[in-house]
Amino acid sequence: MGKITQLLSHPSELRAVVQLMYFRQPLHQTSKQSESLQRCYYLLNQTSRSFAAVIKELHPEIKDVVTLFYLVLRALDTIEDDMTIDPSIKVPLLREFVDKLNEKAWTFNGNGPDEKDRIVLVEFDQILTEYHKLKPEYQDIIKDITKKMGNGMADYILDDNFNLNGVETIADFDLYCHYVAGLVGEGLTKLMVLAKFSDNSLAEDGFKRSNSMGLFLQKTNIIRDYHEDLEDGRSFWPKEVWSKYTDSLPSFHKDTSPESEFQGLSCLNELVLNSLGHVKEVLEYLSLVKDPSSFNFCAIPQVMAIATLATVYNNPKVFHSVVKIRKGTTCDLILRSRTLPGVISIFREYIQVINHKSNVKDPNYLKIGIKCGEIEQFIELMYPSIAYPKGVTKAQHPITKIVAARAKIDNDIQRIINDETFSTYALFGGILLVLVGALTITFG
Ligand code: D9A
Repeated sequence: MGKITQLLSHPSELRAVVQLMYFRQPLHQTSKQSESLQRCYYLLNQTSRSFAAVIKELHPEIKDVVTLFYLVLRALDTIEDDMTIDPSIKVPLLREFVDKLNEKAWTFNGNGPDEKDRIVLVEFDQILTEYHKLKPEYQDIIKDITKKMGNGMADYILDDNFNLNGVETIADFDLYCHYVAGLVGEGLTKLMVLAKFSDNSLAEDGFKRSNSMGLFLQKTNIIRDYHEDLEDGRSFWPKEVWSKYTDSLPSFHKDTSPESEFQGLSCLNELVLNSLGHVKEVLEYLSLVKDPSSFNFCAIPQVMAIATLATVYNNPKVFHSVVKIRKGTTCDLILRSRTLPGVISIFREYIQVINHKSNVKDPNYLKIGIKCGEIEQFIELMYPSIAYPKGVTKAQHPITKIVAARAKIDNDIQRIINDETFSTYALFGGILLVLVGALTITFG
């Protein structure tokens, strides 16, 4: 189906696209930027089209900090990712990468010509110039995470078998995801707590919930990218899981018999079940982000992830291509993720989608049903649609205080959304009027 036909057959998504494109009210204004900072924003746009838009809407206090943090991480990732760099160069480069942050004008031209984000390293001097202008406290947070991540990545490359056999155990899977994604969550939490945009308690649980924010995103990407990663000669699906269903991971792609497909789907679904284990902590985390621009920034990737997870669940297309969510769905999700109730309703919806897609023959059928039930119950506790369960009163539950504190923020945002929706409908009404007028003149 064509993009336009697809959009026309989903009217609520069409409304979302128009509202997002023409009527969204920015939360903050942009101020003057130096030449090197402009270059950094250019690099940001180059590396992440959609996510860049979300970063650029952040509160001025942390917008540049997060941009530079993102670019430093992207640079590190571009070294790790490049299979043309020999491990004897790559490993020390990853471990010593944090020291480059002390230099004034370091750049690196050693990436392969086809490495997609090589420009971030070629122009790393621009990033350094702006990095050194940040408040020292912000610089320290970025430095600490860069150091831990560079060493963690290097640990995994050191293991000779890593690129051949992929991730071995589920513990490996969690640790690898911690290094490349959980640490990002930790760093961002520290930045937001320092700026007083997030509740202190997010820094008082050993960054457990921050870690879950990263792991939920990273695991979902790893599941979705099965085919693409295998084509690039690597895989991050943990052997401890896939070895229950096959002797060789690529068989899910190569062997198209119904038996093999069933094994593949059982494996895929077990990984979805594993990812769902992070959802409760993700929702708790989001309920503790106070600043509206930071809330958007944190919520959007998470709602995309739950939508993606529901799409890949029990879906054999994963073995042959990259399964994506519709553009219109993306716009609808972005608009609904500006308030906590909006986010919760998205999660509730997709959990139900997963539950309904379950196959009774799946070996994890029961576990998946139980996990979905658990999450729905947790959501019910945060935002009860009926009365509280026996024995628990609303006032007794700790989440009640958190939710009450958010109510005012959500009310303010909801007012803005209502204005935008009104403008969008007004436009549609206008168009309809003109259309009816034209038809009346032509045929009437
Ligand atoms: C994030 Cl600073 C990421 N990663 C993402 C993007 O979201 C997280 C990389 C660098 C930064 C932030 C993110 C956003 C908000 C809060 C977070 C957080 O924690 C509290 O990180 C956990 O994916 C990469 C990692 C998962 C490895 C951390 C979202 C993003 N989306 C892509 C979408 C896509 O299709 O890849 O980058 C994009 O728009 O390009």
